[in-house]
Amino acid sequence: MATQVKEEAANASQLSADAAELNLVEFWKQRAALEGLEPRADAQAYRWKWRDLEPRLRLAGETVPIEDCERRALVFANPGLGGMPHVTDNLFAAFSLYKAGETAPVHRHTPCASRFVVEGDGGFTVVEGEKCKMNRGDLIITPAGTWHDHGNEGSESLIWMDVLDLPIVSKLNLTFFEFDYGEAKADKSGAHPIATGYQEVTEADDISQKLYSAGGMLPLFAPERRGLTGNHSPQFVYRWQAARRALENLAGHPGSLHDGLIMEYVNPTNGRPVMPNMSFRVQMLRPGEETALRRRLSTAVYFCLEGEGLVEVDGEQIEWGRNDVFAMPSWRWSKFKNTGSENAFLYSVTDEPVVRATGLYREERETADGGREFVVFTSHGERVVEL
Ligand code: GTQ
Ligand code: FE2
Repeated sequence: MATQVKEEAANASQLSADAAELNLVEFWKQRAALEGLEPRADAQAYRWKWRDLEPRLRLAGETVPIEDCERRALVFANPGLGGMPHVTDNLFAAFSLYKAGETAPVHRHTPCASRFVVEGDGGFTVVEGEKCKMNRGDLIITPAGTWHDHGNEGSESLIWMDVLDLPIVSKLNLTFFEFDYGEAKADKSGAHPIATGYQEVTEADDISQKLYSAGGMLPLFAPERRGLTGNHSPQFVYRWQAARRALENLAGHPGSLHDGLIMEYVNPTNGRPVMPNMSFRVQMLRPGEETALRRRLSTAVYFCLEGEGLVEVDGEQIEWGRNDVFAMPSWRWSKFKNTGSENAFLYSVTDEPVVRATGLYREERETADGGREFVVFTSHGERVVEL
């Protein structure tokens, strides 16, 4: 008997040694990690206060010359993700500061990017030859494969929030960054072309917004495809004024039980999210409004434009106010409350479209009568399973 046990142990250790040598893994040794009962809960629900961010951004402005960094960004690193520059498992977000007169050189990349203006006017992004001016609350998208360069023509520093799907693109190992934009001007001698670092503006200012932002109407003459892939909205800028008006016009509407009044920025030609992997949203919570509990199989980053309130995540209350940012990981029970006396406006970006594309997106949520429902999303729409 004893010899048999001994022999089995010897065989097992031989097998482990052989497996390592032969680049094989014994499934039973990694089974627990492979067969997770639920998504990993490494990422934390976490808030960054504007009070802490603003002075550090200004310090970076004084300390780091724009030539040395090209894009002066402080990146949100979720404290549960081991120092990775990821705000959630699947999203990258940063606050960037550009001082008066500074520019960021032209480039393009496979991650989709966006900016949402926090402070300052006089900012612009040129996207595919179109100069988009940037004021507080405006959303500018630079989808995968679109050339873009930024600048600040104002007299004050400019701060915006960048959100990119970089962790998704990086996990799939699909990252290309290109800096060799073709336009170059001859130097003084005329002998050597030198890169200008910016795009020649070839389109009328804000043309994509003029073409596509009428709401319910589309031009019959405009090209819908710009950039390398065209797999995104042809409208590159979405104005805060229009978003705010849309929400305020609905102030008397009950809205959503789980989000209050919420609108999604869409590709006006097909009603889909503006870029393939991320959905951009803005919501209004009225004074005293409190939403119902829900958990979703998607992550999100939020930015508070106006007002104050709290988000309760797995029973823990996180307060937010003007210009604060918070990260919402996947599959946590959460609800919102406006604790102020004015309307609160939240901007958010979620990876929900990429989760939906896998066919795996799901929600669990509290119903109006206090029950629970489990929802899966099929190609035919929502399927509600009563619990
Ligand atoms: O502004 O184009 O924060 O390409 C990270 C990557 C900003 C940008 C970031 C980028 C940009
Ligand atoms: Fe970029």
